[in-house]
Amino acid sequence: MPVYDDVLRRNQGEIEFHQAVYEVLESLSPVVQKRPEFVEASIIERICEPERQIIFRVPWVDDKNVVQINRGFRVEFNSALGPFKGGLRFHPSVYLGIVKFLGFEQVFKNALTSMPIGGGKGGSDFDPKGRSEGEIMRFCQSFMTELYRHIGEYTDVPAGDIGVGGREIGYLFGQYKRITNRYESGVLTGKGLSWGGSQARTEATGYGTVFFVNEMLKTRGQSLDGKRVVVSGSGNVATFAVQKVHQLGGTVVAVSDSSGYVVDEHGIDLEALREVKEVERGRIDSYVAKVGGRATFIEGGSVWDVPCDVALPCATQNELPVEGAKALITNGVQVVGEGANMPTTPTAVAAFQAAGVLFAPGKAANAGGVATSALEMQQNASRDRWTFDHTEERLADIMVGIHELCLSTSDAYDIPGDYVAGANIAGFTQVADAMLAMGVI
Ligand code: NDP
Ligand code: 2IT
Repeated sequence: MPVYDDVLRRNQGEIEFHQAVYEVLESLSPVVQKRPEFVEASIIERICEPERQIIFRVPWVDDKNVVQINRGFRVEFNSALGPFKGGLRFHPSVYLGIVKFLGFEQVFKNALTSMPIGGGKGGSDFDPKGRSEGEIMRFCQSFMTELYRHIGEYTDVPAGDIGVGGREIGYLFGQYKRITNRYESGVLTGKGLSWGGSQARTEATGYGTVFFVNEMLKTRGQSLDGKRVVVSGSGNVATFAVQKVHQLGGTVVAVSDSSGYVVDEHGIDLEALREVKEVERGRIDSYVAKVGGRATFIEGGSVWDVPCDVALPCATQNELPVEGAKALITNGVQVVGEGANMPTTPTAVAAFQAAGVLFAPGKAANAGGVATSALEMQQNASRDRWTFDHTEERLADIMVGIHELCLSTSDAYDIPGDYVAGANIAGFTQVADAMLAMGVI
């Protein structure tokens, strides 16, 4: 693929970005055959090149009075459908290749929601682990002191991702408001409920993933009721995936973090999990004592060794390798839904598809988070507040809509049931049509 060769040449060493691009381009040959105008207008070449990439220094002073320097990023990938939209990730592994892969995925994900949002992503190699409240606040303030000049409710609207939750969005919004002297609610999403946030945004990604998986099960005349589920991660997405699985009658028997995983055959106790991860900001092994010793902690192991009907990778990219896929397949997994972004490696995806396992890519299955961010923007623009039930209903409808769109697209292209190709083609077509209409920009 000449376009892909060009991407490799111009983005050297950015392996996660290469992986994300390859996985989308692989699906597009039937589209370009049907729509030669996309080729004439070099839409694919243009879609692989971010509109703007910003890299900046983030200096701050830690509790010991030592000056720390981190690197900040914002990649404004594509604004054909609306202002750039996508989260900020604070994790030591963050570099341009990670931000670009996430921004690229975001473009198609946001298109699939059918909401008016373009795609972008940002973050920093800052490691929040072990940092005090004061250090987190000063870091966020310094980060926003540069970022503020690039964002705005009609320009670019960041939100959370790994390492960025309600606490960080609060500090970021406070600094933006102070610098600009504007109460511009729509500049960030994931805000607190009393200052412009939306009901159900915190829950939305995990809930949305589970709604999507339930739709997948329905295509086989089944539901989550009675299913055994394994969730990786124990952060925002994982927590609310656990909650929704339990509400729909399934049982989550394992969750994890980067130190290992816990198995709890009684079903993960959500209160205990949230106490460990959200209140204490501790490690997952503390869960065992919280539930009176009924669970087991396995240090460093693979959570995919735990037998289940449904697997939900909700931690990070490439966390589900082909060995994990083989273990899951041997143990009879029926459905895999990506709550995280690109958690399944390409060979693992191929293994699931070859084994007839229903597989949903993150850009479809985890789109509920950003879709609810768009609902937050809608409430901010109309100075309104919706109820939890109304917002959750909108989210559920959006996830059913994305599921239908993936399936109808895969049918139209004669690859029925291929959610990967369906999501890529449907997302791409919407962005490409808009880009075509707007000319060479
Ligand atoms: P959180 O920071 O709340 O939680 C991240 C979880 O993943 C933690 O349990 C963390 O473990 C684990 N994790 C992170 N990095 C690694 C790693 N390198 N190796 C092993 N485990 C790791 O983040 P979120 O729940 O918000 O995000 C999880 C995933 O979902 C990400 O892929 C994100 O891009 C995606 N996503 C998030 C959305 C959102 O609205 N928040 C929306 C759509 C997708 P530990 O604490 O040990 O690091
Ligand atoms: O990956 C994602 O979709 C997110 N982290 C959420 C982005 C958003 O703008 O809500």
